[in-house]
Amino acid sequence: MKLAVTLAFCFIVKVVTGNTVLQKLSKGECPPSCPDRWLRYQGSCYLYGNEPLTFANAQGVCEDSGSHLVDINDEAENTFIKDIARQMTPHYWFLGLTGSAARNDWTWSNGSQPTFTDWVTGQPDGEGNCVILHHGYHDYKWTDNPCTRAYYFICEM
Ligand SMILES: [Ca+2]
Ligand SMILES: [Ca+2]
Repeated sequence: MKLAVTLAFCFIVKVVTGNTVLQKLSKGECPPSCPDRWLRYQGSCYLYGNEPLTFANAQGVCEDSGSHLVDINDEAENTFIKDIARQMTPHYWFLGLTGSAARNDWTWSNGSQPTFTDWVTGQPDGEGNCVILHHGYHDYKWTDNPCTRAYYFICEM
């Protein structure tokens, strides 16, 4: 509710005054905007990386910009992430989810357990300990893959 009120306030100020004044008037009131090239959705900013990297290196790139590999917390966020991926050329994208199919134990990069999952049918199959979006043929659902393979990646802040 507080967020809705804040957003409504921001919107009204924006319409009345334009962006420059908005920033002055409501510093600390409006949700921060996203850096260049980052996409905004709900309270987060997302960056689709522009080169394939191993999981560890991808995580490092996200951390260098004060973010982390994306955690997908619900169906709405998953739909947003997949809709953007469908518009991109690369077919595989690292998420911030790691774990083990054998132990049926998966953890987001912030240490939380998944409350929502979107595995490809038959996955995870133990092929690796990192999770990727699996290309259009699989509708960008999730699969476990080796962390040492290089894939594109998505950061969230
Ligand atoms: Ca998230
Ligand atoms: Ca797999």
